[in-house]
Amino acid sequence: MTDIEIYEFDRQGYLILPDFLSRDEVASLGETVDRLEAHALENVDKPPRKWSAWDSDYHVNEELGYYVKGEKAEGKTLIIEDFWNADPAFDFLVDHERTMTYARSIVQGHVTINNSEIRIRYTGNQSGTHRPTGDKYTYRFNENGIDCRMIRFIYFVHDVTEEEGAFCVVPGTHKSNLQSPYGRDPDEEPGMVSLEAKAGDVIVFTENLRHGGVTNRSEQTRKTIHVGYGPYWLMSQNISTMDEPQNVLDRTLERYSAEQRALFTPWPDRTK
Ligand SMILES: O=C(O)CCC(=O)C(=O)O
Repeated sequence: MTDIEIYEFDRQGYLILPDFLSRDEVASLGETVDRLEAHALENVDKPPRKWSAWDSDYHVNEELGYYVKGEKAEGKTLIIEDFWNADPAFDFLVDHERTMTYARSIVQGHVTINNSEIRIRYTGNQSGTHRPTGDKYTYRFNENGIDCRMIRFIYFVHDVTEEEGAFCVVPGTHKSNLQSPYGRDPDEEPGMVSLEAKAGDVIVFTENLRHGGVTNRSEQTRKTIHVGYGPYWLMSQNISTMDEPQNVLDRTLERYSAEQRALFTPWPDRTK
């Protein structure tokens, strides 16, 4: 990371990284997300089911190894978790050099992946504003620099304008001492900024920043790929498997290099 990027991430709590993925990578991810959406919509209401610790009802897809909840309708969203298992087209995002440069610059110690979701947001849908607090999400700065707990990368497979339901943040709130007095509607919140992005761009942010997604007022469905990273002791931060071990199948791990597997391997002999 450059000095300017470090300064801006510390100041604002996020960075927009233009042209992070190549045109071919974007095309391949976009097609794969479309295929997976169609598969998930066919299966989302079927058994087997899993109730998550966060009170959400998921379909467990045994064929492709993902968890999914939601529906395709006005105002609704479909969330497909653990997409790694579903298609090798996602493999290059694991131990992706540029991603790891950023992740290792803002998370200290052994870094692992703790979250993987494809968010499909239909017309009228909004992601409620939130700012998780507590040990898993803190933002700190010490003698070694930025010291984030959970961070997230959003990979854009098509352009997303404000009108199309942009990801949004209240810059700097990762340093706020108070809980926000505002509700969960990102369209109404003072200080909320929509972060428009182009296909191939990436946004990285600390989960400790107040964030959400403004209402998708367009006819275009918004599709983005979200991947969480953090210190090795953080268990899954997917809603379906919150604080459980990651749902990464043996057949997925077998495809990976040792470096890729290490990103799903906590180091249990170390303490936080
Ligand atoms: O992109 C969005 O609509 C919201 C995403 C979000 O809340 C997250 O990735 O934590």
